[in-house]
Amino acid sequence: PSVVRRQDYLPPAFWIDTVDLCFDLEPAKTRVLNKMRVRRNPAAPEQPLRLHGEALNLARVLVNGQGASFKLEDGLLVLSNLPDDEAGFDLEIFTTCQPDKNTLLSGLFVSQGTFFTQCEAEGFRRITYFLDRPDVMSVYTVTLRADKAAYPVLLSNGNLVEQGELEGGRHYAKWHDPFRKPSYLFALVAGQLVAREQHIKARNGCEHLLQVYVRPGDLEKTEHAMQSLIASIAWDETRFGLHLDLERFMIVATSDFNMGAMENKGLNIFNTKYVLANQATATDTDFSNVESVVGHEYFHNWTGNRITCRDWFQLSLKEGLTVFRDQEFSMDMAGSDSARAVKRIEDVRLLRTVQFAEDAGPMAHPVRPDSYQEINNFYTVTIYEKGAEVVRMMHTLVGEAGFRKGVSLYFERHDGQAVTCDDFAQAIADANPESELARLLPQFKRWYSQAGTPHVYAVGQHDAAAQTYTLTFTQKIKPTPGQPDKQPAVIPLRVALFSASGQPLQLQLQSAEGIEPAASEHTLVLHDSLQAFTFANVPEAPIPSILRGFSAPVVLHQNLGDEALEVLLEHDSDPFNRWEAGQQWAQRLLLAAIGAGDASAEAAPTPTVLPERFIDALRQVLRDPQLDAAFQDLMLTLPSEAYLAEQLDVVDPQRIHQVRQAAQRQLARALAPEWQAVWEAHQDTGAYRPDAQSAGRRALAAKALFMLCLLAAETGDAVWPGKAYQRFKDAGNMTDRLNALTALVHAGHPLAEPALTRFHQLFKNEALVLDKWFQLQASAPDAGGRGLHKVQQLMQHADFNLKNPNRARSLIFAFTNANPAAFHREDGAGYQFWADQVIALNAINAQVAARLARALDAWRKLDEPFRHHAEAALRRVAAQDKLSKDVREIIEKALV
Ligand code: B3K
Ligand code: ZN
Repeated sequence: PSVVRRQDYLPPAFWIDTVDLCFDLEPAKTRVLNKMRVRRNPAAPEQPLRLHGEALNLARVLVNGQGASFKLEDGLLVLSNLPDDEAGFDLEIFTTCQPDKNTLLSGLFVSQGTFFTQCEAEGFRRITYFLDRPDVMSVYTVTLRADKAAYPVLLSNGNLVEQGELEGGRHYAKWHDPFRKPSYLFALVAGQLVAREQHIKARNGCEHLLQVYVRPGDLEKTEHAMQSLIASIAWDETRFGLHLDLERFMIVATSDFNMGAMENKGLNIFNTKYVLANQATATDTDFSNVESVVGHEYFHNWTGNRITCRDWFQLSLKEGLTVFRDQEFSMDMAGSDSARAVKRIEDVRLLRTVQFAEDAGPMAHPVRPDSYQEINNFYTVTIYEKGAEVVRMMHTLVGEAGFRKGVSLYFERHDGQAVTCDDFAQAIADANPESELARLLPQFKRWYSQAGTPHVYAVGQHDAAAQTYTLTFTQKIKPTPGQPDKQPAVIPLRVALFSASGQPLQLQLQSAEGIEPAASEHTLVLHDSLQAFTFANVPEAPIPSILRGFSAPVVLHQNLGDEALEVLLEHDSDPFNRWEAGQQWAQRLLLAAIGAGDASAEAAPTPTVLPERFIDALRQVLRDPQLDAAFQDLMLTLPSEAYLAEQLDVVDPQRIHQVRQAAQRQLARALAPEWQAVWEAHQDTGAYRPDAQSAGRRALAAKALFMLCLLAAETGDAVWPGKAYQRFKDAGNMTDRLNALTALVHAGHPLAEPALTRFHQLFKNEALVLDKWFQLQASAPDAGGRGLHKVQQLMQHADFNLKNPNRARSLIFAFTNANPAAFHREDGAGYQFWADQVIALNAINAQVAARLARALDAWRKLDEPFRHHAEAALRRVAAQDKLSKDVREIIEKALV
């Protein structure tokens, strides 16, 4: 396989200053005339011009208007003997492509009769020959020509400068983007669309036109996206002093899209899933996802577009930073401290279940990778979420104001450039010369170069005679593929201490200079493999609260007894660690039960995985009127099966499922009176609002209903399933409706079937709701081992379509990635199904196929008989001769 290496980076041999593109859009054959002004890079003499191209038909190449000699060599158009004029030369290339055959959805494609593009990372080369790399930045002028009736709306980046009629019922529009940009930010859209529009005046007095384009029937689902865009613009002005730099900012939705959305300059293209939302069709989660993805793409306008990546190894430069920004935006929008903490917990949960697993598996790679075969495989949770944690640690080390200064310096230095992760870290450090970040910068940057999650071991020791308390930390990172030896990381640990009764203690840290002023919290900065910190004037052995707010992406090991965890669960003033104490405790109990190996205990009618004391603690949480519902809901959620698997060296997914289910049933039974009270107390009758507070109340009520239906499945009680069915029928919003349906389906109640049928009937014309219908069934409990069969049946459903990524994800991925007990079968049939689908998708859409391929990343940790079945399925995929390089890279790495 051909491997691209970071150390081989060379600046481009040529620059392309301007690009003038003219498209004659037709689905079966689109003509593209590309006129470029090209100039040799004086720093790279003598080399020929090698332009990238893929799936193109080349008709003509002219240099300064004359026919030129060229060669086509493995996808490259090679031009030598070019004019040696310092002012450069004109290069004109005429090609055609076939958008309606483009099932890969990269480059120019057709979705429901509308043209869209997706160019990141390397899709522009499927539109025309080009230096398709992010460090080549050009000014684009784009003319679109198409049939007026079929394609009334013609959009591209920047400003509309001209439009008019052409012969034969055709028309044209000419767009000019004043900002230099890399080719991956190019976009065009042409089709029958309508727009919600809003004129706004920014703080600096500039006027802007905002537009959200959708298919005609969807206009009433665009209000929330528009509001989210307006909020994003205001937030970036306030928090970072960054203004919208365009007269017009457009969002366009398509239902065929490989990912969530794309930040093309001034013309963001979105998956409908992250634009369309109204209360009848979208859940609270959908509403909050729309807000955060609209924010994310908007924030890229500065962090990604104004300053872009020098090469794709620097991807986290824009993605990690922009995720950090969208996380902060969502937290600021959520409002209260408690709502902020809920968002933080959700983000950390994703990081720990998915990213930590990636960092411990065959695809482990640094936040700034050293090599790749297919760059699309590196749009990962490591680049995005761990990258965001690295930015967050910088933020912690320099403080809020210092971070803002650092970002300003970054723009002062690099606006308009294509730069590296080093440039970003340097700017933040240089703006804060007295900070720990500046002092430890070379070590800190190991976060960019080393893969793997650091494990931190904390031991506390109280010296009664000296009245001191010493925390000793060691840290260790396990080897990852290609990186056997690891260096210590810089780890900011926010720490507080509590008395045995849960009173916060004042911290007096002893340092070489003496005792530091008392504070309720300290940020200790680890940078060595072994370090100790001593606090003075601590009369009795305290309970430490370490890694508050999850101040670093590490695994913390500390031997806190159940009593200490209980104290933190009840009293920690940091809501994250309060939640974490409950999770640690639950995890300990569940892992002990999994290890005990006696399945009969959990199969018994009254399972006892959880001791009374733990249940009591959760009961207090449910009864506490001071707590926000969303926080209570998170406290009452046991660690997921995936997260538990992550803690084990040998994984028996069936055993994990049994034990967690048993614990869940126990919570349902033991807390039944509380669940009922919670349900009664959270019946909002007012108008639907998707804000964090109301969403939290619905989430907690849903958990109560879920638990009560689970319990009813054991007792045979008909009341709660009846209430669930009623709620399902009468709900005034999709959140309540889907939650009620989920409760019935997961309880395996006979009413689930008629409810599912009715749901389909009601929403058969709503693609995003049908996705939910498929997804719910694919992730439903595997009653009697029939889960796989159900999924296979649904594959035959008239509404299933493997070519639509959202639909494929909602059925296939929901089964392989979110239903471990149904997927991991003793007969290996789940893995065979997975292999079949990877192979089928590989022929349609390699990027989606490669995502699915990753479902077996952790196969080596599986217990027998799962493991050998998984290996057989992987080997069957590997043996395919027409495997895309996307899928091949994933499968080969898994089998190493
Ligand atoms: N930058 C795009 C992702 C492109 C993925 C290409 N395979 C969306 C985002 O991160 O905002
Ligand atoms: Zn992004």
